[in-house]
Amino acid sequence: RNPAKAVKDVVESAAEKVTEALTPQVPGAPGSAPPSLAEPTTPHDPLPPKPEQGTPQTRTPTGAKTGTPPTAKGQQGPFLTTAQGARLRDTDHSLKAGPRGPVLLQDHHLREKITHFDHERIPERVVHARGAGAHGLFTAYGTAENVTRAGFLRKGRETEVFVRFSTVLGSRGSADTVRDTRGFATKFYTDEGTFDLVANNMPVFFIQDAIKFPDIIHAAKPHPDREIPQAQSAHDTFWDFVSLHTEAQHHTMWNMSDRGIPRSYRTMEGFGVHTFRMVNAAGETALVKFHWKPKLGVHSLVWEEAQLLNGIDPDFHRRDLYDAIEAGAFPEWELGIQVFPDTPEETFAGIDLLDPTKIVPEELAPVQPIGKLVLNRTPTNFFAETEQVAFHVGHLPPGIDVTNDPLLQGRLFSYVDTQLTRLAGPNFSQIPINRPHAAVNDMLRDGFHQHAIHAGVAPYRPNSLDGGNPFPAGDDDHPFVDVPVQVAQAPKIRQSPASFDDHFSQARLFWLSMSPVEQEHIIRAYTFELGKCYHQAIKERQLQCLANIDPVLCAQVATGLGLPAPKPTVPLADVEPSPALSQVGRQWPVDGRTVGIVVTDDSDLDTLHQVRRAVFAADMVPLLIAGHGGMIGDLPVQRTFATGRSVEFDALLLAAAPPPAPDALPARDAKAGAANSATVDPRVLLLVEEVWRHAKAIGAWGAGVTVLDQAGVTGSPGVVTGDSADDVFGTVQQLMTNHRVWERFPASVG
Ligand code: HDD
Repeated sequence: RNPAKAVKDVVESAAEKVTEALTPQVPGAPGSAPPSLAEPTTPHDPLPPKPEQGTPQTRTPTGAKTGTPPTAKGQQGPFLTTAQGARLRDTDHSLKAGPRGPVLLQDHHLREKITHFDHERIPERVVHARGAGAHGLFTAYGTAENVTRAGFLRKGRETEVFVRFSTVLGSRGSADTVRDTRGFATKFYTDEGTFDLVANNMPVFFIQDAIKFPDIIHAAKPHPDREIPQAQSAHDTFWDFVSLHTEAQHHTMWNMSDRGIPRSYRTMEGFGVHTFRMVNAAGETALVKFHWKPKLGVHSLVWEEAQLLNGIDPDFHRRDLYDAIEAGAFPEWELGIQVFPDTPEETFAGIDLLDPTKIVPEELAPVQPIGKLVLNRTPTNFFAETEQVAFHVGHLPPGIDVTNDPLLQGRLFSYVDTQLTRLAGPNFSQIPINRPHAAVNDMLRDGFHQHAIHAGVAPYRPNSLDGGNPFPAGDDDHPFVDVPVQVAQAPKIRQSPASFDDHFSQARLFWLSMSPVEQEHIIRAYTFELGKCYHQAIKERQLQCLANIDPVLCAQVATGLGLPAPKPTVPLADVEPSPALSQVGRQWPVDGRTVGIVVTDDSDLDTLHQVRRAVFAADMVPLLIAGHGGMIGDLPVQRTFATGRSVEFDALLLAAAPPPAPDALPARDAKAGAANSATVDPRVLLLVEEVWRHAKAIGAWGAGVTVLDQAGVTGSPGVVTGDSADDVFGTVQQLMTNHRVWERFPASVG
């Protein structure tokens, strides 16, 4: 009997079973049932490899959509091999001079294995290092056909995309829910060449000229001496920069608002920031700004939730994106454009369209929907896809061109340049995730990591040796259009236009557009961040900026800092608020949100089944929380009082009043030495207190109602009780469409 063969047989038969068992469950796998909303967070043993890991998807020049078979596979065949394909008998023991002897230099397998491992890491992105990605599909409505000749925007066209969301400041391993701008970069694999829309979740940027980008990033990244703080703007160098370069004040206001702490990547807007130029089939041009509008509405965390999550689940946004897609709650956005006439002044309603610190309020130029994005597939391999994807604002299809925005102009240089270091050479477009789906026939040759074996001898034009190939595209062959914009006769000069000097009016516009609750959050954010600074002069300088934006804002932050509020040094701008900027006061679908349900072994199982069904039917995910793991009747427990924390749930239902357990935290009055009068587990009380404080809906029936009494929240807004669990959940569901129970926050900031 050959033991090696016996082991191989066992392993192969197990692998077959796993593949068989898994195949129908993979969303989007050929022949599988359409994905349905399942429980993404059900505890389970680590999953075996997904079936598709056998053949990592590889982009081919002609595109995966055409069904062209992959040209390369990550793993081929069942046997362990060296990188050269020689089969190996043993990878667990070095080659030694006897069992107790020294390791031999000739062990080429040992050296290959360790050398490769030693070089597994590549430099993280200099900004936006922390990210999460997903595949999806973009479908055009055709509404942009009159302004652009871009083929992928023709009615009904479907284009595969890859999206990478990110924070800006933190390192690769930093937490997701820090206060920061978020990246929202989309790669459209169009059949006329790749289009990268390298956007953020805020419509303005810190600086007006790319030459300052290294400076703002140096100021915002951790201090160079101790390398702290990580992924934070709450430190001296950041506030030093933004108070000295006052053009940053508008973007900083967005950062201090709830937009700086999104609830989920799925609930973020996205903005191309710059004005782009579109050109249609007739050669007519228009200026446009790109907007992504999330189907679920804009929704943010509250600051305490964000802080707790940094410890409890630093991967909160990454997990949320992955879980939602795996559960079939595919995130959706509409792409829209604001369209402006392409006039020589490049302004609209007096707003300079080349100034990336300015928005054009939607009330002045509506966002017109031009297509829909659905993210429906998670990456197979984080490194290969999310880490190696390389975006570039210069990846443009015919019909979309750049403008002279000086920030955009600098970006046109930076993105390719940075990949040369990060992805080690000029051939990063050949990495599978970066390969265009349009046919490529360039004259770029050689370089590190060249994957193509180019045939022919004449990579130059014109030539007489390769039959003249490649040929220039004619007007009818969908060539890229460099719009022949007139360049002004002007002296060569290091200077911005005078219109770029207005640094406060739009920060004021944003502030005045916020609801009282949102203003309150902004005040607290400034107070927190400036309170973390050590230098008095920096706090005072930033207060001066706030005085120039709004006296109420300035006075409130000054009070929090214990400093006098300065008087404005510029006249306060007379601006019209833009209600579209506020997140409050609208209703949104609740798809993919999580509802925690507190249960005990005594809970009525029929009612639990009924509530779970109702939650699923509302396209949400119910998570049972109990004092122990395992099962309650025939239902799985997904969180225990030890593993669950309020910040994971968007709403809480109480079906029971769990008594204190031996492993519970000490209750408050027990700490003081008094007898513990609480009859409910203090961890459940904490759950309720936090969910209440974070303004989330709470529902209770039966014994659950007594928990509300002990937590002291009975009768407050958004706390629902009743005899019928169905009715209670119905009201909770309704409350969730507002995202939060806003009434629980203080009513005004006066
Ligand atoms: Fe940038 C990455 C968005 C200004 C230089 N940027 C990067 C990413 C996003 C943005 C979403 C992450 C892409 C990914 O997921 O791989 N950046 C913006 C926006 C800006 C902006 C919306 C202003 C409107 N960026 C900007 C300037 C410069 C850069 C002015 C340089 C002059 N950005 C970079 C970079 C990065 C980058 C260094 C780092 C990693 C990468 O490009 O691939 O080139």
